[in-house]
Amino acid sequence: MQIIVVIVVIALVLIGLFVFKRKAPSQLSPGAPGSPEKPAEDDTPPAGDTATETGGETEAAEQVEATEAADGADATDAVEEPAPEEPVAEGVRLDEAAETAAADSLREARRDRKLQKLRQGLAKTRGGFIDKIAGVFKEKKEIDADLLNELEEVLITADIGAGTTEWLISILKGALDKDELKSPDAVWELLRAEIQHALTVEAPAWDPARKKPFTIMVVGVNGAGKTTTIGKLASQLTEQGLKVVLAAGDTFRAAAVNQLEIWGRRTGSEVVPPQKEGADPASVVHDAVKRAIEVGADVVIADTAGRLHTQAPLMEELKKIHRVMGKALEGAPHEVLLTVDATTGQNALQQAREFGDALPLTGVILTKLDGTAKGGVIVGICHERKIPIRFIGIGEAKSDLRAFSAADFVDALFHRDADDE
Ligand SMILES: Nc1nc2c(ncn2[C@@H]2O[C@H](COP(=O)(O)OP(=O)(O)OP(=O)(O)O)[C@@H](O)[C@H]2O)c(=O)[nH]1
Ligand SMILES: [Mg+2]
Repeated sequence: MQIIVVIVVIALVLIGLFVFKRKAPSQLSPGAPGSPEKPAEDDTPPAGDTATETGGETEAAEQVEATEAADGADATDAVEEPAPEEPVAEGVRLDEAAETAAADSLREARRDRKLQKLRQGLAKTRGGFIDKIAGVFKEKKEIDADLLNELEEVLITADIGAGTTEWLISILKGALDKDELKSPDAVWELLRAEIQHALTVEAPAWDPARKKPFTIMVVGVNGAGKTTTIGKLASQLTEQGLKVVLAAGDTFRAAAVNQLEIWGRRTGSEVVPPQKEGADPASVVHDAVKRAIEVGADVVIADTAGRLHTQAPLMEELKKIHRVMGKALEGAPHEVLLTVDATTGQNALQQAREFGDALPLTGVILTKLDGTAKGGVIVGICHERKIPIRFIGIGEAKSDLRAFSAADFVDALFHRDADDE
């Protein structure tokens, strides 16, 4: 009898060990084994999201995963947190001036880090644009019409567009005729100033607090980065304490709605989905604006299906969404943002033309600048279309969506030290 009891106990222990081993990996982290560890504050979708995934949900989760992985790897955010205060000895107080100086230097350090990251994000474009201009100066010392011809060739191949190149070269020629270009530095400075001037498009400041709810419509071709950018933007806005509603206006694919819903959960934003697959996107966006008014949301961001700018019926559909938003709320949408993938170079300029003819675009979001040498297209878009760049994407992490500053951009683009490469 005792032997039987001992055998039963051993068997139970062995079964227990086996069950524990099977469970252990799923308790480690929501990601697959080997996936980067996520920071504690990263609100990943609940475990149930992946457990119940269908094909579409898996695709949507993969789209969002890239950003999650980049967030985990992005040390910049962590570094940006102020260091914990050192304990101050009894009776010792920093005087006001010292406190202000410390705060200033902290701000300065953060700004330096941001510029450094921007320089890294623009490294490829700098290689395909600015470094080539520098190459022309290395070979030719004299500033003459020949040198300007060579510069023209470089600018043409830098994706800034024929019209913008012609404009820049005519400015240089004018300065040369007036004998104002005596050194390579003078040419360099004039180019830099004119490019910054072209990138500084007169427009109302980006200010989501100027209307409630502030309504944003996001458009662009397939895969430009619309949904990801909406997710990053929602994340930044909710971190600022704003209440955001997302409209799943891409009703063609279930995966598109799922992708937005995952972002909704990550950012704590309500998502208004279509009633059924293939539902009229305009009615979804209308419902979302009404819902935002009802719940007192601060911002509504409407996602739309990607489309080629050459697909006339789909462009008509965008116009309808635009009209219907205006019916749901007078003055809406307050921003119509064209998302453009910088890696498409010259084609981006064409997209800006076609979408700009169909809709009253208020701004451009240029994504994937980190992965291309074709970022010079940004100059062409601003100069030719006079549309402000609102945001640029220089990586997959949330913080890699940056509010655009022409001065910082030109600084980073024309930066010629090798220390950050
Ligand atoms: N490197 C990099 N990748 C980006 C950036 N923005 C978006 N992406 C990636 O681009 C891919 C497509 O992004 P989506 O947001 O799904 O594009 P979309 O425009 O919504 O696509 P459709 O809905 O199919 O029209 C994803 O893998 C994103 O992670 C960026 O600034 N840099
Ligand atoms: Mg999308």
